[in-house]
Amino acid sequence: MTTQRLLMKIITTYLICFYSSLLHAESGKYDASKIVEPTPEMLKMTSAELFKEIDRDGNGQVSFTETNEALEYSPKHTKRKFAKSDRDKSGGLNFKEFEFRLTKTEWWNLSRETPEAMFNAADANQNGTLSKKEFAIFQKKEAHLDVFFNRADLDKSGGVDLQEGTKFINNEIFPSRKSKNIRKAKSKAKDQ
Ligand SMILES: [Ca+2]
Ligand SMILES: [Ca+2]
Ligand SMILES: [Ca+2]
Repeated sequence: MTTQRLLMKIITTYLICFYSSLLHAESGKYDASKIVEPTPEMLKMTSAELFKEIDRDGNGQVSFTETNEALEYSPKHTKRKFAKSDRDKSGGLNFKEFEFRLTKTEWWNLSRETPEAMFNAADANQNGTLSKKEFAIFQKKEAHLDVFFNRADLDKSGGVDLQEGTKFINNEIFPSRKSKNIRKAKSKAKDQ
């Protein structure tokens, strides 16, 4: 492993620990500028286990803030996703509504199978590379396809191989691994 890669790994691990400690220490005082991402334990949970984890007071409902703090937060999208999931407009999500909300959560959708299994299922012509069309199946969405495809195709070969695909999936699951977010966190630390 090169020094640079080792350093990146240390920074990433540090960021994950940092953000998840903030997430758990300060629930209630939610800061929307923080990166919300799953813990390794959350990635392995079933929907029922995750619901139990998020519904701390056990009243069978999770709130907008609770889903933002635990699942994901995006100023653009989470409000709409929550409203769409709250079918009975009660202001909270019961387990059934929560399961629907999970299907709108990217890290959830991308962690049900290994990247390799998703890659093999998407590679329709089995040539070991994903075309743009195959890549849409792989990442389970069509929106902004050009942007995501180009981001994943690191060597600009016009196709996404398994290594590129795996890296892409891991970056999508853990936003703190995205270089733009690492840069943001660094400049924030400098300002303080
Ligand atoms: Ca509801
Ligand atoms: Ca292919
Ligand atoms: Ca490539």
